[in-house]
Amino acid sequence: MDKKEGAFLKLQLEGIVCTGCAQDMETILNNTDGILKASVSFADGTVSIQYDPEVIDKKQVFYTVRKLGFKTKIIEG
Ligand SMILES: [Cu+2]
Repeated sequence: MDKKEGAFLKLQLEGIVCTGCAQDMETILNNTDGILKASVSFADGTVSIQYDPEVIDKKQVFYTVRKLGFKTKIIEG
């Protein structure tokens, strides 16, 4: 696995109601240890996350998003 790219996880978000929520989520995720890059698409209601699996595992990434108050479903990853 390429260390720089990390692993990829794409989630469907339910209950994201405004671009403010999307931005907040992006900020929080990008400040989370092990998450290399997170980008939320408000239009699609999805979040794409690149993470370092040596620091944070898929389950932790998933629950970090959950803890922000959104129902999520894995689309990819
Ligand atoms: Cu909002």
